Amino acid sequence: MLRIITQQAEVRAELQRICDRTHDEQVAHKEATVREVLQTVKRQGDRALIHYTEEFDQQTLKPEDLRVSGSELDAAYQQVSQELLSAIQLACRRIEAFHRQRVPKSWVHFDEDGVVLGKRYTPVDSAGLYVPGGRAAYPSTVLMNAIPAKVAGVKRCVIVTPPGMGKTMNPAVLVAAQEAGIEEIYRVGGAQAIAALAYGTETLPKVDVITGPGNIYVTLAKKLVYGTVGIDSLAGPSEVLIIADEQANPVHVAADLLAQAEHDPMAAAILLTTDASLAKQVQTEVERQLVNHPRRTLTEKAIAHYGSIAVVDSLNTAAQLSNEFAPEHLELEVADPWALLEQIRHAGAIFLGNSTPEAVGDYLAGPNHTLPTSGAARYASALGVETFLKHSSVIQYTPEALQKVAGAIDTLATTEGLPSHADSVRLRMQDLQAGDWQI
Ligand code: HSO
Ligand code: ZN
Repeated sequence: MLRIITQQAEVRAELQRICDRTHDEQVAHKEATVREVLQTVKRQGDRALIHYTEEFDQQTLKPEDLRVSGSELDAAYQQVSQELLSAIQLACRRIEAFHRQRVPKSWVHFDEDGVVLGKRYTPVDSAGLYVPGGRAAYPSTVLMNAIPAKVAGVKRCVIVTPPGMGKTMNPAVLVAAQEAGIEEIYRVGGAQAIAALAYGTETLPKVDVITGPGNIYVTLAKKLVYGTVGIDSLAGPSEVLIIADEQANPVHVAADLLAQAEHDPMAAAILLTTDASLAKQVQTEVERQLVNHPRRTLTEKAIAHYGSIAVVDSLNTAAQLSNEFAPEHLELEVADPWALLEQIRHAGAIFLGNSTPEAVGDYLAGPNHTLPTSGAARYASALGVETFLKHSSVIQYTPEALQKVAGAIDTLATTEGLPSHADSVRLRMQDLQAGDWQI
C-alpha cells in the first residue's frame, strides 16, 4: 500500500531516503569481484568471456558463438510480428528526427586582429552499447542508444548483450539493432562484456565509448573502466515524480506510478499533490490496478519500499521538493503545466499535462529515455548525440596578432618559471622585427 504523508518535514526525509536507496553495503565486495573480472578479461580475452558466461549466465559458448551470425540476425525478423516491426520502425523514425534537430556544428570565429578561433566537432571512432538481458532486454533501449551514435556519425557501433537459455538472443533486440543500423552484436553480458569493450579481445575489438544501462555489476564495471574509455553515465534504478493538482485523473496518475514501479523492485514512484482527496483516490487506484498485474510481486515491492504520496500545501512547495530530488522523470499533471515548468530546475525529462504519460517518451516521442537517475539530474542530462561527439579547439594567430599579446605571454611564462614558453613567442617576435618572418 502506498503511504500518504502530510507533514512537510517528513516528506523531505522520505524523498532523501528514496534518493539514497542505491547506497549498497555490499558495494565494496561487488567491486572486488568486478575488478577481478576486468583484469581476467584484459589478460585472457575470449577465454575469459567464455568462462564468465558459463559461470554467470550458465551458457556454454564456443569462440565462434561470441559474435551473433548473419543468419541469426536475418532469422530474428521471422520471429517478430509485423506490428512489432512497424512500431520499432515508427519509434526509429521519431527518435532519429528528434536527435537530428540540433546536432552541434563545428564553428569558427574570425576577429579583426586576424585571430581565428573555433570548435571542431568529431565523433568517436567506435561505440559499444550495453543491452541488459532477461527482464530488461528492451528494444526501445537499443534504439535510444544506437540512434544518437549513428546520428553523431560513429563509424563502428557494436552491441553486447548476454545470451538467454540455449544461447538465444532476444529477437526484438536483434531487429531493433538492425533497424538502427547495427549488425555487430556479441553474445556476452555483465562486467565481462564491459571489460571486452574497454580492453578488446581476439573476437571483440575495443571501443572508445560505452553506453547503456545494466545491473550493479555492469554499472561498477563502467565506473572502473572510465578513463580507459568514455562512458555515458552510471544508471541507477528508474524513478518518476508526479506533481498533480485537483484536476488530475487519479486513474491515470496511478497507472503512471505503476509504469515506473513495474521496471524494477528498486524503482521509485512518487506523487506530490496539493489535493488530499486525489491522494486518497490514487492510493486506492494503485491497489486496484495491482490486483491482476502480471508483474505484481516485483511492482508491489517497488511500491512498498520506494513508493510515496505526499500532500503538500502548494505547487510551489511541490516544485521545490522536486528540485531537491532532481527526478529522472517528472510529470506535471496540473492545470497550467507551462507555468509550473518555470519553477523546475533539475529533472531528466519533463512531461507536461494530462495527456503526456512517461510511456510516450519511453518509446517514441523522440527525446532520449536514457536519463540521469539518483539525483544526477542536478548536474547531468539525457544521453544524446553529444555523448558520441567531442570537440577540438581550433586556434590560429597571425604574426601581428601574436605581437599584440607577446608581452602578456612573456610575463605569464616568466611568472610560471617556464622560459621556453616565453622563448617560443619571443624568438618569433625577433624574426618578425628582423624581417625574416614572411606574413
Ligand atoms: N522508463 C525506462 C525506459 C523504458 N521504459 C524502456 C520502457 N522501456 C527508463 O527511463
Ligand atoms: Zn519505462
